[in-house]
Amino acid sequence: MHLNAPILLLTILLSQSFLSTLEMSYISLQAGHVGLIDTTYRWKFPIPYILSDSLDLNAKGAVYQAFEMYRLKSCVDFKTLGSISRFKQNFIPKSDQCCSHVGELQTGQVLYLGPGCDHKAVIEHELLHALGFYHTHCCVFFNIIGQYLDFSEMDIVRLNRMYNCSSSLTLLDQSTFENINICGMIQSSTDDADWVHLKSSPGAEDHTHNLGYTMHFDTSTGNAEQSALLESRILYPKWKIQGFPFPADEDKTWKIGHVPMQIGAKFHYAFQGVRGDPGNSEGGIFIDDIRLTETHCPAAVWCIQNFSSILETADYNTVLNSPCFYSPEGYGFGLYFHLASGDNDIVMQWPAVNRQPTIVVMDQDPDIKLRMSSARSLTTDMSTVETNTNTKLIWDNPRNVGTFDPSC
Ligand SMILES: [Ca+2]
Ligand SMILES: [Ca+2]
Ligand SMILES: [Zn+2]
Repeated sequence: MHLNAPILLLTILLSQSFLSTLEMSYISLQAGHVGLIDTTYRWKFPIPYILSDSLDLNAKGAVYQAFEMYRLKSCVDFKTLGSISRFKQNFIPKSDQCCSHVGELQTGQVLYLGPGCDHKAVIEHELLHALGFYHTHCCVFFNIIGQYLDFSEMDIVRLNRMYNCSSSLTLLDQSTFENINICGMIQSSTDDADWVHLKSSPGAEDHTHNLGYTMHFDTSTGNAEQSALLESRILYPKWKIQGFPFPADEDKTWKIGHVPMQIGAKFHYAFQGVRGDPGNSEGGIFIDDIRLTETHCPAAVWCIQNFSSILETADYNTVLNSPCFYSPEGYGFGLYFHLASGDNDIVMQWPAVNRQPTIVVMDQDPDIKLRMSSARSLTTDMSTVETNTNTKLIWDNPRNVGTFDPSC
């Protein structure tokens, strides 16, 4: 390859010869992630990269998810140089491995994503190597790969120290309401009431650490249609997309809410509580652990209450049925991922191919940078399933290929 500047090439390898030497050098690395000390092996940001055409859609989607995590948790950024067809793709050897050189080689380098490497956490892990990190011991490596977990807290600390990241690229604001300054949010003085910074008590725990603080708006007193506005400080977007997850207490259990936003100019956000009939209300509205990130918002959130105790008694055959959701486009679906018939079926395109659902078991650490969520993605395609009478496309209209489920 003739490359003018160092690039990172994310690819599936294409021929066998180079593999043995690569694996040797890869395995002989010291086995957590300890960083290279020599600063000449460090990248300048944004790191230019090319995605090989040999990566399938699912792998490409997972690469973008990994990039999103780097931008959320560090100042590491990536910039595409377009398609690989400009370069001699045949020079890149083939492998079924997930592996990377450690540090920047300054000549351009390949990050290998073989079959089975198309998971966000695996790609995050290989990128950590490319950024200059070794394993501290082998077990950390297998742990992360096996569980498909995000960065550990120590990974983030070391990464941000190595690259002098003082802030992340895409996290705009987060608040647990644990401090009296309520994260610089402002109570409007032109409305009827204020939100109250409330210490929680047993039986009415907050979302951060059970006996912390929430913001509360009492709806059982006052008069109907009275409102209270809680406004953020002014924020400046750096990217085009923003997502806004926050838990809100509805039926005395915390619910995770998300608001997708697209804002190009400076802005602030606000929570407005409005009283209904105080005579018919026994409580109020609680909010806690809000965070504003420039990442994709989940299309649907399924909160499973008492998940830990379900997990204790569950065996391999235990199945929980999710409610039915809609994708932003309009497709109905349920989890364990399958399509479900919905109100929009008549106008949707069928089969629904090249869509990438990602199922995330969300770590609810109040600090979003420390979350170790577990994610799996799949990409819908033209694959089929044989039935007694005919062959069906798996991702075709469920009204034609599905079975009736009265609970959905
Ligand atoms: Ca007020
Ligand atoms: Ca809190
Ligand atoms: Zn590794």
